[in-house]
Amino acid sequence: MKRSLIILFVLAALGAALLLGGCGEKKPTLYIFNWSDYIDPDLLREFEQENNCRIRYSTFDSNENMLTKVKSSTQSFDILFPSGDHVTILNELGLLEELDKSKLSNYANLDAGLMKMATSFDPGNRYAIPYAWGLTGLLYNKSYVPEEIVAPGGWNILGDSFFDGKNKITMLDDAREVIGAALIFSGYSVNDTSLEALDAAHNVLKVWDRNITQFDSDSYKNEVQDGTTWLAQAYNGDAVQLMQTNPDLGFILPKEGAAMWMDNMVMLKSAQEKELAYKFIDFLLDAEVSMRNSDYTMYPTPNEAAMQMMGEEFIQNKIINPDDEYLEKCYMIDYLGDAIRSLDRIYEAIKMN
Ligand code: N2P
Repeated sequence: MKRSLIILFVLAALGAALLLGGCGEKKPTLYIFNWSDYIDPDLLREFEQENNCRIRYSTFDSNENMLTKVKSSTQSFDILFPSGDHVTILNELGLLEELDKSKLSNYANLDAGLMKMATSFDPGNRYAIPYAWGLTGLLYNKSYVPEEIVAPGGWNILGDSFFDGKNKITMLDDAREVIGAALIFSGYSVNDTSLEALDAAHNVLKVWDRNITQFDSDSYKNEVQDGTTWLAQAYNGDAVQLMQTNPDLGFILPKEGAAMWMDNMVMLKSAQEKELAYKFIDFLLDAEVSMRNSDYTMYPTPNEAAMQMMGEEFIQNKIINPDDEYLEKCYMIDYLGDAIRSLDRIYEAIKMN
């Protein structure tokens, strides 16, 4: 065969492969932006296969970073996973699509009580589908932090003189969480923006800050394990994910109470693939899918049907499923409107220090 004929043959074969759905096929693509370590990756692959589509999945480590990125390019994503207060913020910016529940066959799986709670940031449950909820506490490495240091069990472990000069504590890079912890320790709600409450929190933070080396929401997951960090403000589910394989780790839900948050799925008004986005949300609302997901992320889901299927180990885990008595001491991080500025000022001042 002449060389040119061979080339022609190869090109024709390649063309046929493309037409028959090979690697060059143009599949619809769903752009998703979620917190890190917050979904079972197998579920993404299954959805892609079932729907003959692609998922472009990106992660963020704080609501603030998510918001900055979304504002800079609203075209970049179809579905986001903001916390409740940021659902309100995104909605006030006019960025959210009102959801057509008739397209969500599994909507009824959601827990009525938690849906009512969600109306505090999404009146009428019009824009957000609650995805998971959790609490923020303290993760530590038992090989470095002696039992008697954590025994008091409160937020003030962050200021313990044991850590003086050691540079071994981190807090989340999140004004609401950092100031929230100091507010709770001082006897206030995480949503109290009165001068008195914020002054008290600021003073506490000045003391804690002597021990804090960085404000970062992701790096603690490796660093508490390898000893770079000994104690970190951390999300409960992320901590349990790590504790499953590392017996050196411990986690405290501080005795004074903790900040609570509910994260949600929302669709952007500018989404390019709305029908596919509905399918994805509905897929995650499926009881079995949602159960598998919680089993991976170690966060409880507002999907009641899924929660009923969770294994005993998950249900009995007091870090992710504390008693009502403890939950009564926890505060959902609410939308603060303009009052957020006073918190941001304190947070920046602490970070600059
Ligand atoms: C998951 C982070 C939990 C989300 N890695 C905090 N809102």
